[in-house]
Amino acid sequence: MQRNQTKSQTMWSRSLPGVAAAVVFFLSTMALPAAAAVVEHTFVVSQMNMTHMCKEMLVTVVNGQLPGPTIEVTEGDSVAVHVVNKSPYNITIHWHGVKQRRNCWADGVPMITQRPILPNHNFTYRFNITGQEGTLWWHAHVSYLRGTLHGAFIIRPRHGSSPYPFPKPHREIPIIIGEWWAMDLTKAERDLTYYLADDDPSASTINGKLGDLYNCSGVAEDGYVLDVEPGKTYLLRVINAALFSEYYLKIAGHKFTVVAADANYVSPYTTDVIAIAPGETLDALVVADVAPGRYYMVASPNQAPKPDPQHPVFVTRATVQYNNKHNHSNNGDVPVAPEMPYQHDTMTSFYFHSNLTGLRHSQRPPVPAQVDERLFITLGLGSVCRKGDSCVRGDSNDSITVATMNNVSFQLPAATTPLLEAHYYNTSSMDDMLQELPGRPPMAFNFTDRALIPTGPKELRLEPTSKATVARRFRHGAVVEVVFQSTALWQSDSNPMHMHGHDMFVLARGLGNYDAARDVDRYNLVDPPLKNTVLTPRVGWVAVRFVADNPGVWFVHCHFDFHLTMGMAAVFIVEDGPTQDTSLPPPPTDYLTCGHNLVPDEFYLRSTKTEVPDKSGV
Ligand SMILES: *[C@@H]1O[C@H](CO)[C@@H](O)[C@H](O)[C@H]1NC(C)=O
Ligand SMILES: *[C@@H]1O[C@H](CO)[C@@H](O)[C@H](O)[C@H]1NC(C)=O
Ligand SMILES: *[C@@H]1O[C@H](CO)[C@@H](O)[C@H](O)[C@H]1NC(C)=O
Ligand SMILES: *[C@@H]1O[C@H](CO)[C@@H](O)[C@H](O)[C@H]1NC(C)=O
Ligand SMILES: *[C@@H]1O[C@H](CO)[C@@H](O)[C@H](O)[C@H]1NC(C)=O
Ligand SMILES: *[C@@H]1O[C@H](CO)[C@@H](O)[C@H](O)[C@H]1NC(C)=O
Ligand SMILES: *[C@@H]1O[C@H](CO)[C@@H](O)[C@H](O)[C@H]1NC(C)=O
Ligand SMILES: *[C@@H]1O[C@H](CO)[C@@H](O)[C@H](O)[C@H]1NC(C)=O
Ligand SMILES: *[C@@H]1O[C@H](CO)[C@@H](O)[C@H](O)[C@H]1NC(C)=O
Ligand SMILES: *[C@@H]1O[C@H](CO)[C@@H](O)[C@H](O)[C@H]1NC(C)=O
Ligand SMILES: *[C@@H]1O[C@H](CO)[C@@H](O)[C@H](O)[C@H]1NC(C)=O
Ligand SMILES: [Cu+2]
Repeated sequence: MQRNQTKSQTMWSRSLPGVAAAVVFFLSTMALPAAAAVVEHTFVVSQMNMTHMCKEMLVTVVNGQLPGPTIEVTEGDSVAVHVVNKSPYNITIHWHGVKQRRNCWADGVPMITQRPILPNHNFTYRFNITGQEGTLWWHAHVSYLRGTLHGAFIIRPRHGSSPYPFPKPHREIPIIIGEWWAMDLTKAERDLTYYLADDDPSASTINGKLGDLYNCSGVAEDGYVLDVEPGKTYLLRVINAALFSEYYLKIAGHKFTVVAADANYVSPYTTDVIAIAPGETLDALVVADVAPGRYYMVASPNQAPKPDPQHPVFVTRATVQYNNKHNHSNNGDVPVAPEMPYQHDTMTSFYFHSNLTGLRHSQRPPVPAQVDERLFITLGLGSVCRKGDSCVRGDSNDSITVATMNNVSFQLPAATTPLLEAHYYNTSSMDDMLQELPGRPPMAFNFTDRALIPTGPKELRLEPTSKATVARRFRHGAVVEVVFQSTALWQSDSNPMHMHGHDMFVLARGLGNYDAARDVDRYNLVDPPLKNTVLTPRVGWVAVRFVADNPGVWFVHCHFDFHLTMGMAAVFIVEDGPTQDTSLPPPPTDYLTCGHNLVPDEFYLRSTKTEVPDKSGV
């Protein structure tokens, strides 16, 4: 059934007469090379007062903007971002989806790839953009603070007069879906980490604006307005920067043609609704082809139905406004509103994501046929005792709720040296810090049994778990297949799994428990989409494949911030290859050292040791 759907879907894309098929384009190497530029930005991270819904809040932002500045580059450019940290927090910035080939040093994950930038300190991120085009984004990789420290990262093609595999749009517009938190984000994070408290945002936003569903003393909040001209085509670069929710996005009366996801082209897919999980990006064309007027663009979150814990649902709306020079009579009209999917409708997301296929083009890498290593990773919740090994579990305050991959919850090592640095300098103590991420769950159970959602005997048996710095090592060039399986353990959320440094081919997805005997036949090895963030459906699974060919220490984690904060994460260590071209170069000269100004004697000393650690296992 599923297989047939995939097949017909493939044929449907192939026979689509329209946009992509007709346009010949070249991702690189053809046409005249334009000179590569160095794109330079200064990001001043500081706190600022903002007022929404009658409440003033101190928020941490870049350059006084929320969302932060957009970075626009052309493929092949070099980027230098000078971060000036005037906030009271330790900060790092992650360039979400930028592959950072042989440049893991600039990936921006605190204590994994670098020391954080301390308050009143600076750091410059330098990296090159090669072989990627489309929409990505940047965000602080400091748990909840990314809620206000984020912005769009746009990569335009380098070559050709018709650079896109679709007609050149009239305008390109970032659409950043976010959340407004009327509370201190660091407090929300502490509440989740140490207490049972589970805070919620106060509103959702489009391009930082709450829109007219929110008010202060009856006066509606500003909403984002997109002015369009009749007949013109717009490229929306949609980013979900929210901490907590997957969103549906619709524009009343209009359709989207999705042309790219996570800065990889997809076969044009026309739909009236977009589903986008935290960490995902989508490029979608919208034609202003209906009766001139005003139309709401609405973003509404979805959530698992009861017995999953329920959270308030915050909907936000912007306006698409036809700018008809000769006719202003529409401006006073009440905008037309779209009908949104129900908050508990998670199937619309399942179908949306399942319907994406990669666009075939000359520069697209083939799907590797031979698999060197297979991992099956369950995603769920568990608990650890506050003290000792035994305690009251369930909703008790004796235990702390954590999130796991194969029944281990990730914790940062206590060491003061980032893992990448320890790895690069062959620090022997690294092996003591790490525990191998199991390749399979330790125990087989009916992963998607809904009876596991409410706490009770069935759930309590599976709930105990442990914390460790889990890692998995891969030989350079290894082809790795991962099946992520969402479980119904204590909750049945979906899990947008983000991998740093690599894109993944999304071979198949399904509901229920993954069954290799049945599901391998469903793999799309022809034109699967390539993604850096793969939505594992709730009570379902997704199978991905990637080539571990980018040496370094890469964070792999759920992009729901509550899951990440609770430990749904691991690191993938990709070993150096045999040549200099396949090895990680030394850290940049201005790489942050201990205390930022001190000479890090401690690691130089260690790097001179003669003993070579066994790297075959973790
Ligand atoms: C924010 O406002 C408070 C008073 O409401 C003021 O004391 C504080 O200095 C302001 N902070 C900034 C960064 O503007
Ligand atoms: C910031 O990082 C430094 C060094 O890693 C650490 O000692 C300090 O506790 C951190 N501060 C906060 C507020 O997390
Ligand atoms: C950080 O950069 C700012 C702006 O360029 C500069 O004024 C300041 O002196 C720098 N601070 C440090 C600690 O280097
Ligand atoms: C970026 O590309 C330039 C030119 O090829 C090269 O010199 C530089 O080392 C690269 N930088 C990084 C961080 O990879
Ligand atoms: C928004 O408006 C409603 C009804 O007009 C009112 O009950 C509510 O208090 C207002 N919200 C704020 C924050 O003023
Ligand atoms: C202006 O818009 C109104 C409402 O859509 C329409 O009835 C009217 O014909 C338009 N006038 C012109 C000159 O286009
Ligand atoms: C694609 O979407 C349609 C309409 O929502 C749905 O009926 C179909 O099953 C989806 N295809 C796949 C492969 O999920
Ligand atoms: C749980 O324990 C923490 C710290 O011991 C306490 O602050 C909190 O109020 C407790 N919560 C509940 C619901 O008992
Ligand atoms: C780390 O060990 C490898 C051999 O295992 C060696 O090639 C490399 O030079 C060492 N790196 C450093 C920085 O000492
Ligand atoms: C697993 O649980 C689901 C949902 O409760 C149920 O439909 C299914 O039959 C169970 N599967 C097995 C193998 O027990
Ligand atoms: C996880 O491991 C613990 C033992 O450390 C065990 O009690 C528990 O049942 C396991 N849970 C799952 C989901 O495998
Ligand atoms: Cu998750």
